[in-house]
Amino acid sequence: MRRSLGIFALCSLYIVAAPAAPVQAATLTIHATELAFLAAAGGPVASQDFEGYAIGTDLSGVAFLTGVSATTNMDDLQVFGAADHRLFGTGGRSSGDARYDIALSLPTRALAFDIDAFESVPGESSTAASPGIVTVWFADLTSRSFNVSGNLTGAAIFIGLTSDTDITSVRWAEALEANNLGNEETALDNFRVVQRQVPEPTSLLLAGAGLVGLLARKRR
Ligand SMILES: [Ca+2]
Ligand SMILES: [Ca+2]
Ligand SMILES: [Ca+2]
Repeated sequence: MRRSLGIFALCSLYIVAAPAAPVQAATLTIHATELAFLAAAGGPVASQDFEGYAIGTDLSGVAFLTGVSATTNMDDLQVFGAADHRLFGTGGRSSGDARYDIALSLPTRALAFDIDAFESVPGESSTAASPGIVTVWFADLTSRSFNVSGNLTGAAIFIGLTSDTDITSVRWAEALEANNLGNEETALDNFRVVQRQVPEPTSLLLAGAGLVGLLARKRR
């Protein structure tokens, strides 16, 4: 009797913790300043500025924050820079399809980063002739894209994202250069992330399996 009660309690726990079916598409809020992002994101915020990595470190697919990693379709993804270390794809832009893909493996509703060195200067053909595109994918399998334009100096462009639905990945597709020879080179830096502190249904099930085992052993 005690055993079946225990199993019943665990099953109820699982049902409560199972993710609910989405009732509407994700709502994304784009913040232009870190202040606005932090106010909406809550906490705790984990951040990565890459200053602790040596120049040239290969970070393709490597978690640089817990549950946060990046890949690219460019030649490589490494720590690059001098005074300021950043994430950078060092080659492979001639196709005009260069992009960075940020993967989030933990429940995340707030992510921010800087797009650096995104120059768009009238009359300079080695700078951007068009905007780049940020695309955000959500756990309900919907996505949303928006344009980001460069500036005269390559000054950091803050991208702050908060959502009512978990964000699973974010793509930064670089802009095309005016000379049509490929993409305008940009780097990423200063990632900030806020993860939801919830137990995964799978770990609840694992914990449940352990408890069932304990109850069974107690009965023997
Ligand atoms: Ca940095
Ligand atoms: Ca350029
Ligand atoms: Ca550039």
